[in-house]
Amino acid sequence: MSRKNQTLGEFIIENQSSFKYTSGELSRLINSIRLAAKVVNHEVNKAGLVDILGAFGDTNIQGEEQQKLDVYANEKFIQTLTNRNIVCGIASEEEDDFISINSQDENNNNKYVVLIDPLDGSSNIDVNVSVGTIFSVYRRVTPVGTPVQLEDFLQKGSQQVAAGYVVYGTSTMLVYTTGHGVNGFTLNPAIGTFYLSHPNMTFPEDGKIYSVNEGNYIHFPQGMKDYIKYCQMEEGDRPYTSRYIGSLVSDFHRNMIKGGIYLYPKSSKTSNGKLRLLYECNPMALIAEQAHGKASDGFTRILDIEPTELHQRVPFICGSKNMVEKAEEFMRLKK
Ligand code: AHM
Ligand code: MG
Repeated sequence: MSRKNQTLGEFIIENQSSFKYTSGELSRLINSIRLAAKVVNHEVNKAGLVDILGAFGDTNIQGEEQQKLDVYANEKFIQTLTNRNIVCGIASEEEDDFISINSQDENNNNKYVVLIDPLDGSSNIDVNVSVGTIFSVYRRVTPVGTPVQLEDFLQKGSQQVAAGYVVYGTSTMLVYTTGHGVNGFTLNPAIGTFYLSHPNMTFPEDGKIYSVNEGNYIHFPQGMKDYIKYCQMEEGDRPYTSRYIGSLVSDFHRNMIKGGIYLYPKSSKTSNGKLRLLYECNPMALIAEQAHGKASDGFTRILDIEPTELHQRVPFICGSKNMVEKAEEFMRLKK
C-alpha cells in the first residue's frame, strides 16, 4: 500500500512483489536511477554558479551541439548503472551506439537494458528553465550472459517494463511507472530524500492546454494546422490556452497534472518530427497510458511502432485522451 510521504526507498521495497519478475533486479535499477538523479540534480542546481554553462564543443549523433551538463548527466547515469552491475546494456541519446555491459563481465546475468535521454531540453539550461531526464527499461530478448545486441534495444514500446522521468524544476521530481499506474516523488533537497507526493497520477480525460512550437506552423501538415485552428476557435470551452516550455518533460508534466496535449508533428522540414522514439516518445507514451492518457504519431499508437534504428525520430502527440483522439481525427481527415 502506497501512502503519501512514504520515501521512494520504502515505496520500491513495498511494491517489489507487484513486479512481474521479482528477483529484486528492477528495484535495484530504479534505486540506481534515483541515486544518479540526485547527483545530476545537484549539478543542475548549481549550473548558474559555476562555470559550467555553454557548449562543450562536441556534437552528438543528431548533429546538435552538446552542453556540458548533457555530458555530465550522460556520464553519471551510465557510471551509476555500470558500476553497480545493474543492467546488461545501456543506450543513450548522447551516444552513437549502445553500450554492452556483458562484454566486460562474463558472469553478468542481468536481464534489463536501459535507454536514457540523460538531459532533455538542454537548450533551456543556460536560461534557467527546467530540464529533465527520461528513462525506459526493457527485458533483453537475447540469452542472458551473452553480450547484448541491437535487437535488445529495438523493442516496441509496449514491451517496456518500466519508464520514468526526472524533472529538475522548482522542485525536483521523479515520476515513474512499472506498469501499475504512475507515481510521483518530490526531492527534499535538505536531506536528499524523495517522498511520494503525487500517488496515482492521472491525466484528466479532457484539458484546455495545448503545447506546440507554433513557430513551425507554416511547415506542419494540413491536419495539424486544422487541429491547431480548432484549439484556437471560440466555441464551448475553447479557445484553449497555449503553453510551451520547449522542454518535453516539463510540458508533459504540466499537462498530466492540469489536462492538456503536447504536439511535435512532422513538418516539411523534418519528415519525422524531432523527438526520438526510443529515448523520448516510448517512455513518455507508457507513462501517459498508465496515467489514462494517450500517445500517438497522429495515426498509430506510439507503443505499437516497430523501431528500426536507435536514434529514430517520430511525430509525437500525447496527453489527455479526448484531446489526442480529437487531434487524430483531424490528422486522418487531411494527411
Ligand atoms: P533535445 O533532446 O535535443 O533536448 O530536444 C528535445 C526537446 C524537447 O524537450 C522539447 O519538447 C523539444 O526538443 C523542443 O523543440 P523545439 O525547440 O524545436 O520546439
Ligand atoms: Mg532529448
